[in-house]
Amino acid sequence: MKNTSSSTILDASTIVAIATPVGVGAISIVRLSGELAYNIALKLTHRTSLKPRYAHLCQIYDEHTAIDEAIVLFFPKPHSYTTQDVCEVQCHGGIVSARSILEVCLKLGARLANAGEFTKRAFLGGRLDLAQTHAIAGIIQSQSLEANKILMRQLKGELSEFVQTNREKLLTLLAFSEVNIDYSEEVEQDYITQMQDSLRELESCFKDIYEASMMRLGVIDGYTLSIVGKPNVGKSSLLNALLMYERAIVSDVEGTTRDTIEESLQINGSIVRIVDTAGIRQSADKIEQIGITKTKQALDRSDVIIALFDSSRAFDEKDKEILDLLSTHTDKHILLILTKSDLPLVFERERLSEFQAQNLLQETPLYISTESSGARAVIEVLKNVIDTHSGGDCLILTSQYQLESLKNVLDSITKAYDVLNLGELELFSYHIRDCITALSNITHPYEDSQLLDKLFGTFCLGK
Ligand SMILES: Nc1nc2c(ncn2[C@@H]2O[C@H](COP(=O)(O)OP(=O)(O)OP(=O)(O)O)[C@@H](O)[C@H]2O)c(=O)[nH]1
Ligand SMILES: [Mg+2]
Repeated sequence: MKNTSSSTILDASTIVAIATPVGVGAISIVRLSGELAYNIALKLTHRTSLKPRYAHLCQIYDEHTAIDEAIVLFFPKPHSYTTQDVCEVQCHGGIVSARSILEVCLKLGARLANAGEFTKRAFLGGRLDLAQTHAIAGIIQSQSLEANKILMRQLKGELSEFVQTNREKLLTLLAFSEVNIDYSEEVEQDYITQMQDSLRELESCFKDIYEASMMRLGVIDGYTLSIVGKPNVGKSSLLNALLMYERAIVSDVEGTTRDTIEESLQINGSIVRIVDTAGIRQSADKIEQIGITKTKQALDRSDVIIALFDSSRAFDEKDKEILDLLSTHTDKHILLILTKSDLPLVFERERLSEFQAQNLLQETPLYISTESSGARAVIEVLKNVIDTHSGGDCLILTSQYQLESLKNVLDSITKAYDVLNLGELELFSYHIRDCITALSNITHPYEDSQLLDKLFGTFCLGK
């Protein structure tokens, strides 16, 4: 990749950071990268040379005072993480030793690295493309095995390969259009049809990946699941049963839960944030009203909604309110549950046809009791729901930035398609160029240094 802007040329200044988290641990790592890295390591260790990629057990000095004993490694350029000379000092854990070594490095001419600056250098040095740096950021923050698997595929270059292959296909279309621009009127319909077919094929491939990625966003960030229902229906009881401890207060007083309560659970290797909400009903109580507003906000940010109805009571106005609320969220996965199945059934099951009519019955409703093993049945269904969201072997995009780029690709394809139908090859080329730029942005943006600073600023120090 050519870096056109001078501010994004690989900076030779020497940066240093503590790469391990602050706290008590066996070892801490101080990392250096840049033109002085090797010299600083020699001064720290009082050695005259360090063998590349070799673990040296050394005393670490602040001038003539030994401050720690550590393993020192030297990775000469260009075969290092940043493509520059990199030295790593693996010192004793805790905060004192690493901080003292960092101070000495600063005295010897290094400067503190910004967040993500090591990875930014790896990118600018051509060692990683942008998709791979996103994968690294994701792996550091990921909270589930499933997320790790997806990100590792990106790190190995699968997304980069996808971009490269489809970029080639778009370039072929562009080349054909460019050659024929001057003879637009004479281009045979057969060729136009071929181009339309190729474009449609590309569009469907991008669309599949976009939709699969949107559906599986939760694999990386975790899923949010809200439990809603009228007061007293058993929401908090279900939360407690899912968590297997008494997290929320349960009582037969309506309006017991007034604020949302959030807890996390691992289901099928994914993090699921469960939100128990305040029961929805008309209330003059100011605090209860705030709670109900928070319930509605929780629904907005949920991937899955568990809607509870009391099987031991008749369907009433309060249930109707829940039904109306659900009908504004049909884009989410809604799981209907009839609670208190240990009590005699009063809820009119024929009411369910009303749910069906509003497209709210995505699967057969569960009929459970939290007094017995109801939570287990809910977990089983949730496993399936999560499987459909996270399963599948297709490539997926994991960051908002990648998704926005792919959305721009799709927008440009639609525009290109429209003008191709009119035989406007000049405009077609223009939109295909936009499309290629948007696609390339996923791996090799024609940056904007500010964009890069923004992207790498989300990393941790020392990475
Ligand atoms: N018999 C029976 N009672 C249940 C069951 N689940 C909950 N209850 C009872 O129903 C009452 C209300 O339960 P909660 O879990 O507090 O209900 P909630 O929906 O959180 O209520 P609010 O917080 O007021 O909105 C309590 O007395 C529970 O013991 C069940 O499966 N069977
Ligand atoms: Mg409650």
